[in-house]
Amino acid sequence: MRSVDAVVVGAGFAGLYMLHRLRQQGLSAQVFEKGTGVGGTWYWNRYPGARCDVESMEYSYQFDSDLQQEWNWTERYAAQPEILEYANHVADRFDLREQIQFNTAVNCAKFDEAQQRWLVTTDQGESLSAQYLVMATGCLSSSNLPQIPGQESFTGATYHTGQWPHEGVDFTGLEVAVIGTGSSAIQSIPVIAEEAEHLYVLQRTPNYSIPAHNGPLEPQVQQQIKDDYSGLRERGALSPFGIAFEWNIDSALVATDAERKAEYEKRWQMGGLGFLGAYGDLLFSGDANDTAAEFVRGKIRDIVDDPVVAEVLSPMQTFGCKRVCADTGYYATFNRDNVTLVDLQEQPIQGFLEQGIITHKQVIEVDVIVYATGFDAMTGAILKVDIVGRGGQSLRDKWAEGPKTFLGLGTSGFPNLFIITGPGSPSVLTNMLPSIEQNVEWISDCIDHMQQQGQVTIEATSAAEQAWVGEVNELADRTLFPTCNSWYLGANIPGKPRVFMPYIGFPAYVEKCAEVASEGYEGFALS
Ligand code: NA7
Repeated sequence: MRSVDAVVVGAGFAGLYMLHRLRQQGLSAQVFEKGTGVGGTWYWNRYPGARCDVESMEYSYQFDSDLQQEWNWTERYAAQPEILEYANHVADRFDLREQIQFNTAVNCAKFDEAQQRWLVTTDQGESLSAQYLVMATGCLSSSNLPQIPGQESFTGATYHTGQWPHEGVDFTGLEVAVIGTGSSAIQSIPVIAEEAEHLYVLQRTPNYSIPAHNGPLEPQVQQQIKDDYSGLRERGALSPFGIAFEWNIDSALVATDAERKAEYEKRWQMGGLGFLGAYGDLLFSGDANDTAAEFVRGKIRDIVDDPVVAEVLSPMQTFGCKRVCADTGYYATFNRDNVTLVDLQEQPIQGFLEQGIITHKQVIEVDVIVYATGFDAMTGAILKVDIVGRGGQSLRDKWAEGPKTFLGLGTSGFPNLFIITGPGSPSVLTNMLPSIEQNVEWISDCIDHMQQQGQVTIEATSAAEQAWVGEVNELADRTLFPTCNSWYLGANIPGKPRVFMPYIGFPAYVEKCAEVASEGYEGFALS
């Protein structure tokens, strides 16, 4: 059996950088990637309008100064093809492809206690032995295709935004239904509407979206940022979500109506997720939150011509407790003659026809259904692999009541298993790239430490893990995040335990990770 120091699962941004670090450390590594190319999320999510909601200059690696100085982004928010090109550029620049086996999914990973090694099996029938197993499987990579009774009767084309065909889809002349109104839908709907004969948007829960105000990134603006790139990175690292927004720590409730309106208007004009930084208590006080929510609902009423449609599009849940979207012309798309909003709260889906969807109120005849229904977030891709730890314990069983980790990086009973941006780390509540880099560097330093100390295994202690899960939940309970059915809580997947998964607060997390390492990996048992 082939033997390597580390197996890395996934060749997205996490897997690529992990491989690079392991190689720099002089370790042998094998990456397995299900797709035919690198890029992870950006390899799979090729739906029309797909782009990052974090600005390009920040949604990029910082580990190599030449890379960040030499790469030029063309837009304020990069579109999927450009981000995929960047991932490919990184793979080539650091000569990473040789250690990546594409078209290969890891099916099973079993810890052999006698050998103190992981035995990894792939869907290509290959087995490999490794000292370390690193899950770089991504937080939003296991698509959620809801099981809706009768859906198999539909004979037209169906697509999921997270598994978009590489050759693209031509909607010209077609009647199209999009199910879902999360970020993927909000990005794709305006683009599909331009092409389709008619577009039906089937909405279960309306979402808050702030205009992205995307546009070309002028070379002189880009150069200015590059002149002080470390300044930008530092501002990002010090902010709660790892993104260099302007964060106002004042309370929305202390400001006057006029001041609040001016602040929200300023943020609306700036565009994007920075809206959340308008006041320090937006995610802590219901009354403060209402002021932002009502401002956005006011904008929806201003943009959408038909007051009934505007009302249906207006979210009533806590602003920001589901991820806020950044759009290009989303609400205005509902002013088009070829777009119809269908309120699934008023008329749930009842069944399907060969060429359509039946709701409680009507039959909607369509050629194509686009499922923009999201992901089994944070745990889905990890648990797709049958991971078996010490004593034959399966990770699926261990996490049956919700994921349990220490720092999101390790889980007790599973020695030498590392997770990049795992549940219990800030991950999806931050700019993913710096979170990935911080996790990768921590893992790489940890492996280095083990080698220097002659240690063979590392494993989170159950006491540290229990305390950490408690802290993650306690932090979430201090905020408004748990007040709605978000994927942060697993609430979008029927039967998934309702547990808040991401750690809130990037700087505190980074500090804690550093402290654990400097105390000789306190909370982990080394042997
Ligand atoms: P999301 O944000 O999970 O959105 C999924 C959407 O699909 C959401 O509007 C759901 O409504 C809807 N949905 C899910 N299941 C159903 C069923 N069975 N019937 C009708 N509607 C359904 O996924 P995205 O891909 O848009 O975005 C994920 C993240 O990727 C995003 O936050 C960014 O970080 C990038 P619901 O709200 O559950 O009522």
